[in-house]
Amino acid sequence: MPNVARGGAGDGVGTSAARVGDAWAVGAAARDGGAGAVLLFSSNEGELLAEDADAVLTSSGGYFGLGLAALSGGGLAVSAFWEPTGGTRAGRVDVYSDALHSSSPAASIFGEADAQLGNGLFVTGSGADETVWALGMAQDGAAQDSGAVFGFVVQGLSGALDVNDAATQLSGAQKLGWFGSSGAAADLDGDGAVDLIIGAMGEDGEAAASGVAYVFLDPPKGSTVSADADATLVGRGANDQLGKSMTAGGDLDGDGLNDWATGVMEAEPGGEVWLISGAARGRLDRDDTLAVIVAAATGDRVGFAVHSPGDLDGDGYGELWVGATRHDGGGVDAGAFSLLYGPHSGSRSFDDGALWLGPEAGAKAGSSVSGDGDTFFLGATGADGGAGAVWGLSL
Ligand SMILES: [Ca+2]
Ligand SMILES: [Ca+2]
Ligand SMILES: [Ca+2]
Repeated sequence: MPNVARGGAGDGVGTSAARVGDAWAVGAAARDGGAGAVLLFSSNEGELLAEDADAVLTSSGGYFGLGLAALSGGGLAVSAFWEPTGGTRAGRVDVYSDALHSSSPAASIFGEADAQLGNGLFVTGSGADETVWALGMAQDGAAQDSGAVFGFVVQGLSGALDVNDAATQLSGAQKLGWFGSSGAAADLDGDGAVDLIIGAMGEDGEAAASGVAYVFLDPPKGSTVSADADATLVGRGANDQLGKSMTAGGDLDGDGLNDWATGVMEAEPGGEVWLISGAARGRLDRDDTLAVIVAAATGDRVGFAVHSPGDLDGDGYGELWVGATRHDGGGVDAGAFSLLYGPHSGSRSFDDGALWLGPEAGAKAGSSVSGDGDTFFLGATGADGGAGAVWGLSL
């Protein structure tokens, strides 16, 4: 029997999943009309049903469980991007120090009104350097919804916090630019310090709202603005939304340094993923990519999710997972995942990778992908009529 975690009716499982110790943590962000929950399964064998979860984390609301990231020592960061405490759709990120054994977060980071803090999150470092990064793409700053990303050092976090308590803040500059629509981290220049790549899918690149992504090498603590980025990748077509999804790490071109990739979900005809050398600097565009993953059919939404798993077959070139939530190979909008093996060059069709198709029409497989070779978590928010599911795949 395949390893799969299935949501209950209306749970919307499939936006996020993470391994916590030996357990699975699975977000159920749509549960109870969008209050949300996180399901914790201590077993990851066979079919895991929502009602059989060993523990359930709940919250006051706001699509809790939309984002998840594992912390060291059994900890877990969970986002709820529509949390209303700080004002309408203010958002929140909770930090649990031992998610399997304590249902109360050690710290809660509250967003400001309309900031949607926690539209995504990721974690970098370990020990005293472990940092949780909260994306707030609707944060007002230089302009309305110019967006920002906030880094909090995990060690010692406790109680109720807000974005002014962040150790590091990166900010966008354009009205409705949504800096922070995505984010990822890896050491791109090989100096041992983590570098950040932040997407701004509403910003103007070569065309209006084509999207922009920014590389920040070893960003210092304190405030940094997008104009200080070491590399800037600009989208090509109007409303292409480059920067909807982001991944970093793994050496895609075999030069010994980590690279990155971003989803350009609305690029014609069915979405794209652009692969970028970590060594690239300055202003970059589609002609500067290592390779572009393209859709085989119109409207597939290639690039809804991306994940860099590293080099799985040991040939020196990193592989790349790509999700396409409206791929029709398994039925209309069944969705699909493609695992594209390196080396990567030129234009590569999504359908030329190792395909994993959604199991039924409307399953929307491709909504999220995370994990490593022990278990990749493949999300399908529309599976089972909206209950959603996360498959665990070992390669
Ligand atoms: Ca670095
Ligand atoms: Ca490389
Ligand atoms: Ca490889």
